[in-house]
Amino acid sequence: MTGAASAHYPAVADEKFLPPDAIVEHAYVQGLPAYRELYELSLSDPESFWSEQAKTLTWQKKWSSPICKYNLDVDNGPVHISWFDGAETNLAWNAVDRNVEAGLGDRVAFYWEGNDEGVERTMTYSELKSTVCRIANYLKSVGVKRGDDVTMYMSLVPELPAAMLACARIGAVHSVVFGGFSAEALADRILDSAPNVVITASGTMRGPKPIPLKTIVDEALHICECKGHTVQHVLVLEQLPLSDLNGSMKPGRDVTWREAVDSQLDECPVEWMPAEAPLFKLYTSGSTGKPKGVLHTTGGYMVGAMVTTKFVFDVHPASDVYWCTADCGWITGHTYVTYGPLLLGATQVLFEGVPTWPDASRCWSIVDKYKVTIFYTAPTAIRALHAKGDAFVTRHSRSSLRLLGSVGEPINPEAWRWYYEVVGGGRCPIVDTWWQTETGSHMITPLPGATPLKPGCATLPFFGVDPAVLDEKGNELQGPCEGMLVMKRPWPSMMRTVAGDHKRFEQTYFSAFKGYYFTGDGCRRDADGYYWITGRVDDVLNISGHRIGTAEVESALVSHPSCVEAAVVAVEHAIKGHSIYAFVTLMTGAEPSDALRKELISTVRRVIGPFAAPDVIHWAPGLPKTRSGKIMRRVLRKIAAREEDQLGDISTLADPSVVQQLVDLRGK
Ligand code: 6R9
Repeated sequence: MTGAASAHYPAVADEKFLPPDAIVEHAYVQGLPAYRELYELSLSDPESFWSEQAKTLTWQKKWSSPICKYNLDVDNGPVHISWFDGAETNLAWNAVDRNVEAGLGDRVAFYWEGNDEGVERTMTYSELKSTVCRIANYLKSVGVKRGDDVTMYMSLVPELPAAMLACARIGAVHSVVFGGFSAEALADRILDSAPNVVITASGTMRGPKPIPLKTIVDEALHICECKGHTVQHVLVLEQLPLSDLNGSMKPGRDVTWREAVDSQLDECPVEWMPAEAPLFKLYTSGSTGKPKGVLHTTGGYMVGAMVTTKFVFDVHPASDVYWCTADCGWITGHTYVTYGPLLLGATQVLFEGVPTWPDASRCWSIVDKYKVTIFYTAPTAIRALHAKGDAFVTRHSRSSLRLLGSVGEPINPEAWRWYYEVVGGGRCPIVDTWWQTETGSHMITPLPGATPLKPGCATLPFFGVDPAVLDEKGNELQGPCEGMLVMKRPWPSMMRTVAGDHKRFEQTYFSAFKGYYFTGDGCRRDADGYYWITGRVDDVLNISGHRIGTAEVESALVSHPSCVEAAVVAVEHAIKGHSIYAFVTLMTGAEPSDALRKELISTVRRVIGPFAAPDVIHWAPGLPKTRSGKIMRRVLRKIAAREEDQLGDISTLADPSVVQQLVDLRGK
């Protein structure tokens, strides 16, 4: 046992941190045996386990038996997953109206804290209901119906989750695009789902930087028009004055929130939707091609979001104040900002800004201001704050905190210890939650009142989750082992398809290992049966917890007229976890220069977004390739990490001399 917090967490031999009594006493699941019992039941009798959980929500029509039907084996016909067949429900009803009807209308749903200190708003459940209804009525007034797509491109203001709920209310399918994506990336996503309506804001500040959201939407819609899709309606929330951003309102297409939404009626009937009706698309990066629209449906996603929020964060809605720092542009913001907390009737903080603005104490000042009890963030934020020193943390009390969470990438044990000892004062369990856009909700995670923790480990499967570890040939490994993480059966909030491309869904997730869902992650299972996620085993990069495909960055680089070929690898980075290192081959006649380097980086920023910008451009007259033409990234990774003494076997390279050439050009 290391560290100063041993007084609170009794140590055990292999450094396990046991749940503190104060947490266990009030937890929904108390102690490891209680977890194991419920877990066994969830696998042996899914019908009764999930019925029991789902019963706490409102269903207009009940499901029929069996509760889940599926085929995960491509050799047995199309992959197919359905939960709660025959049932009808509405997510907005469950997340909003149900709480108002239960007498919680005056309970705060959102404490909104803007980018700049002193800019704040509070929204109760009743007010949220009116806002959702007004937006829903606006959407209906411009012709949006069940099954239609609506795209949102906004910062984290209460209107964003409200707009998502407005879609859910009328059966429309939302597609939220993170406000850090470029116009081109936004255009790609709009073209894929072809919405008639885009919801945005004039612009906002991110830290000290203005983000001209409306101008970016205008550019994106221009690109869409050139490619044959015209968006008919753009709804604009006035945040920064429109004139400051040069954003012009296009008559007939663009309307302000004030004129279009505020005047609507604040009642709107809900559409009762089949359990398997699409709820949203969220675009995410894979190892090949363009980002894919991960499609989630209504009933199973709702149950998964509610149940994980309840058990993993141990949310007690009457007394907790919950804060997840994620933006709604990512899956974490969908499940653990918009849906999960509201389904429980909880009070949460929404924060529009960044943790280091105006300085590195912002999070802890917000924690004290709203008496936050549950705090959920990403390792990259934890590392960035750790680097600024303890004083920013310790100048605030943080005494309200009782539980911490982590998501997005493996958390290194050093960051874990700092989070736990300094931020949590040694009182607060850390739930390190492993899951994916595709899984919809937490999959491998501790339960705070039950699971002994190990720093850097996502620990044990959640209820209903049936993981296995496979070797390269697809054999299931037993006991302690290391290999590929797969799932043996479906869970309610699992994605159902790739929007418009079911073949790609089958190809990406079910073709590597027949009969299993393949996560794309590697993992190690230890003697306690704990799962340690070791990171992606495919060509997906994880930069500051954001997923980016190598293929996307490479094709952005190659779109520059001077670049003929590019290969991208990840290298370790103290704050971001990993950063992007790009090897670039230039066209004959193009000369390496600092100006060209800057142009290449800004091309990636423009095509994908600033977060995908490479940190290093390494000039590469040639790339290490096999005789069949495959780039050997393994070799590039070693060169980037300055470990060329550990290259291993390079005899299969078509031209082994490129390796020395690349080493000589490093830093040039
Ligand atoms: C929720 C989210 C998914 C990928 C996933 C894995 C990595 C997420 C993690 C983690 C280790 C954790 N990942 N949480 N790795 N420990 N607690 O981040 O979804 O953006 O789709 O990324 O992120 O590699 O496969 P998404």
